[in-house]
Amino acid sequence: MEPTQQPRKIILSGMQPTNNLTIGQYCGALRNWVELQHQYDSLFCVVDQHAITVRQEPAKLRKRTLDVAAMYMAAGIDPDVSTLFVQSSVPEHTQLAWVLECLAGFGEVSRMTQFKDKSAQHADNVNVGLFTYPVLMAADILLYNADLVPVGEDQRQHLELTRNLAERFNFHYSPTFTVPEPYIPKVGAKIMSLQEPEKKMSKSDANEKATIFLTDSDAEIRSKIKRAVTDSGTDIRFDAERRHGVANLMTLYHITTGASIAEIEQEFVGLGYAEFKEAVGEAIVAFIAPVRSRYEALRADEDTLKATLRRGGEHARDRARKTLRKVYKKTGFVEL
Ligand code: ATP
Ligand code: LTN
Repeated sequence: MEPTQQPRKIILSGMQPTNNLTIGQYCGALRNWVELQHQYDSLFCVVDQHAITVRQEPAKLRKRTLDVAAMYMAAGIDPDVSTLFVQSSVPEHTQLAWVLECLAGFGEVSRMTQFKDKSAQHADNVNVGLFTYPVLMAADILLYNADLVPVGEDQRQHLELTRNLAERFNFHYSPTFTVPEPYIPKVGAKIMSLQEPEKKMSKSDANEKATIFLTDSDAEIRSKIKRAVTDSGTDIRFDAERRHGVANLMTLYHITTGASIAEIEQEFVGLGYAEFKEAVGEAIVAFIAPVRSRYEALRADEDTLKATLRRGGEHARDRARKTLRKVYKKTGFVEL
């Protein structure tokens, strides 16, 4: 007899189209999406509605949404395997978010460190959306009953809130949502800034030298790595507590070449920072160059890109509608 097929587990993740993607996002999240998409029923979205929690120029937001979608594909997301879509094309996200907002405590949402950081960074625009941001993220995830959410370390707290909201809804009404788990890589979950290696590499850093974008030219990559801040030591040894800069470059070398940290230490015994940085720069160039050229080709064909996103959006919406209908019914909204 044929064994009964278990439905595949579901993963969902997203990134904000606030700028081009960085090697940090690749290492912390995108790399895992590409790897997991074949084992899981996968959904990946470009979260343009999250992006407007910080002021955006409409034309730029429109362009960057397509840029990010093309970059997902250039990095290896196959839209025939995964559902690739834009958040704003599935209105059920914000509809579910409202229901979840009415379950979320003001106090628990106030503890989110991303809100504290972003409201300090954008003190002139601390809007309510910036505050409720993690509840919309919970809606993104719960709408599809995701089992696993591949993200970088900085999103762990948002995932915890998502789990609490799922459990609360399930408890107050009846079992509805899957309680998701974060999927955070052991290595590369927090790539640091090249200029201030105690700080996360960020696509919105004002100092361009701090960040390697997946769209950077070979020359830009080489120059940024050459100028990366390290400590006053001389040897190439991994110490993430005390030698952030070198540890960060070793992590990037590990991810782009596949060499283990022990092998890297061995490779550079007796050599200095200059040789090491040159090797890291070349490894990143070799890794990014093909991603960049695939990206350019995908981005040049905007009609096909939009059609792919439309198809993904329709598929996502069919699924989202079913969950929202259940949620509305359980909440007590009359069906007319
Ligand atoms: P910004 O740096 O502009 O604040 P963000 O962290 O809000 O960006 P998103 O586009 O929302 O960026 O993040 C996408 C994913 O990439 C998330 O899963 C996040 O954890 C991960 N990520 C972002 N920066 C890094 C980094 N420096 N190292 C590892 N993972 C990262
Ligand atoms: N909050 C995330 C982006 C994000 C996300 C999601 C990640 C929005 N919705 C759903 C995973 C699943 C961030 O700022 N990096």
